[in-house]
Amino acid sequence: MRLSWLVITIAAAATLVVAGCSGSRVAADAATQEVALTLQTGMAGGRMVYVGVGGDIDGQINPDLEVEAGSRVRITLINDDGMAHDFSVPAFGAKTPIISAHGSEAEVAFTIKRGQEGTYDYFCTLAGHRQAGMEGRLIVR
Ligand SMILES: [Cu+2]
Repeated sequence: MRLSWLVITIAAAATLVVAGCSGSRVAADAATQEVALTLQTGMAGGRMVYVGVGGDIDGQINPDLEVEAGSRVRITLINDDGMAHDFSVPAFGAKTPIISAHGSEAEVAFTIKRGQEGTYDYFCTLAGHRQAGMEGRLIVR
């Protein structure tokens, strides 16, 4: 009995913290467009890859991530193979934490300024993974 009340109390507190954070984030991003993209890790044709989840990139292998300059980009990485991975775009200093548990998620957000139009590489920084297939392009228009 006592334990379940404790759990409920912690859950309620966590909800308040999350609500508080997202509220301030919405305010901070009001001036820029926010783009949320989700990728999951997996295998395709014997190679390690990222697979797009949802939206225009759904099901695509190592999809081109197309965003507009002046956007705040938020990438969610889902681990779908139980191996250690991350997601990085070095040109923007963006890198998720490494996640290895099947079903775990990590996130990274970064801002692309106007004038930074171009094509940039994204890839997994774990040794050998980029060479094994975990790479793609971030295209800023
Ligand atoms: Cu990897």
